[in-house]
Amino acid sequence: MITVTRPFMPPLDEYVEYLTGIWSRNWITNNGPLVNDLELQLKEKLHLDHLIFVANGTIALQIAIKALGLAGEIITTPYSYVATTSSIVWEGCRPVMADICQRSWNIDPTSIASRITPQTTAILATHVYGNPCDIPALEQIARDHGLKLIFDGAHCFGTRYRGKSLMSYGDISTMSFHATKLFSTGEGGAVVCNSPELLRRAALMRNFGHTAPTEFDGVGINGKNSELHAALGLCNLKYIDRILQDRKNIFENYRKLLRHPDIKYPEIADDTLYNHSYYPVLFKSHRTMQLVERELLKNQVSTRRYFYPSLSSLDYVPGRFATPIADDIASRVLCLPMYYGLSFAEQRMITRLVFRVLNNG
Ligand code: T4K
Repeated sequence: MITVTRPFMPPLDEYVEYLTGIWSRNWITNNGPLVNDLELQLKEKLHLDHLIFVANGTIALQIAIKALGLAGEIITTPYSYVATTSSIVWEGCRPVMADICQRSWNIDPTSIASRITPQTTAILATHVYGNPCDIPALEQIARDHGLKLIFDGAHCFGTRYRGKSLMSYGDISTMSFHATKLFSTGEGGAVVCNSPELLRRAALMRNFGHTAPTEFDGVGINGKNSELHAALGLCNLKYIDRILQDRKNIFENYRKLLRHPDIKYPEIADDTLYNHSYYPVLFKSHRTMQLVERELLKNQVSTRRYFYPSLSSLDYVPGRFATPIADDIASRVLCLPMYYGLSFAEQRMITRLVFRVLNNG
C-alpha cells in the first residue's frame, strides 16, 4: 500500500543511543534535558528566539489562545484541520468563519472586515499546506482593529517567508510535530512567539501553572512532552535538510507529470522558500475527485481529503457567514501521497491512475 504520508524513521541505533541515556538518568518527562536540547536545536535551525516544545499541535493552539487571554469572537478559516476551530471552541471562544482566497486557499483578508464586531479579539489563520497567508494584510487588519494574530503553523516546518521563518510572524505561531508531519516527534508541537513575557506565560501554562512544587501562578494544563518524543525529534532533526530536499524533488516531479487543464493547485506566496509539505490537487468537480480517490484506492494508493469538510459546516460553529469558496474547494480537493522516499516510479504509477480517470470523464 502507498499511503498518503509516512513518517521518516531515523536509524534505530541512533534512537537507542538516546534511550540508553534516558535509562541511565531515570528521567522521562517534566522538562528533561532532551526536551531542553530539542528546544535549543529547533530555535537554532529555524532562527527563532522563543519556542517551547509541547504535547501536540492542538494543545499549542489552546495554550496560544489562553496565553493571549482571548475571549469573545475569533475570526478564523474554514479551510484547515478541525483542530484549528475546535481549539477555539474548547477555550470558550466563538469561531467566526471568514472565507478563503480562491488563489491561495488561505484565509482571505478582504472577507475579514465584515466579520469584525466589538466582541472580536483575534484572528486565527492557518498557513495551509505550509503556504504563507497574506501576512502583511492580516497584520494591517490586526493593527487597525487592535486584534491579536495567531498563526496555525502546523504544516510549516522549514518554510521561510521574506527571509525569515514563517513561524516568526504574528503574536504567536503554533506547530505540529505529529507522525504525519514532515518533521515529527511522534506526537508533539510547539508554541513560538517574539515576546519573552508571553513565552514565560505559555511555559507556565504548559506545566499546570507551577512556579515551584507547591506554588502556582494562574491556571495551567498538562501540555508537556516527554524525553522519548524529544529523542525522536533530535534524531530526525539531523536529517531534516535531506527530508526537505527529497520532498522538493518529489513535488517538482509531480508538477511535471500532473499537468492537465482540469487540475488546479494553490498559488504559493511570493518571496517564499516552500517546504513542500503536502501535494493537494483540486479537481474540476466533487464527482471527479471521488472517482480519482476510488481508482487510487482500488490500486492500493490511499489519499486523504485534507481538508474536508469545510469547518463552517461543523455543528458547533454558529453559521452566521457563508464561505462558498472554502466549501467548494473542500469538496473537490484530494491530497496525493507525499513523503520522504516516495519513488519516481510510484509517482508515475499514481499519475497514470489519475489520468485514467480524467481522460475517461
Ligand atoms: N492544525 C492543523 C492545520 C493541522 O493540520 C493539525 C493536525 C493540527 C492543527 C493539530 O496538530 P496535532 O494535535 O495533530 O499535532 C492527521 C493528523 O492526525 C493530524 O495531526 C493532522 N493535522 C491532520 C491533517 O492529519 P489523519 O487522521 O489523516 O491521520 P491517519 O492516522 O489517517 O494517517 C494518515 C496516513 O499516514 C496513514 O494512511 C498512514 C500514515 N501514517 C500515519 C501514522 C499516524 C503512518 O505511516 N504512520 C503513523 O504513525 O490525521
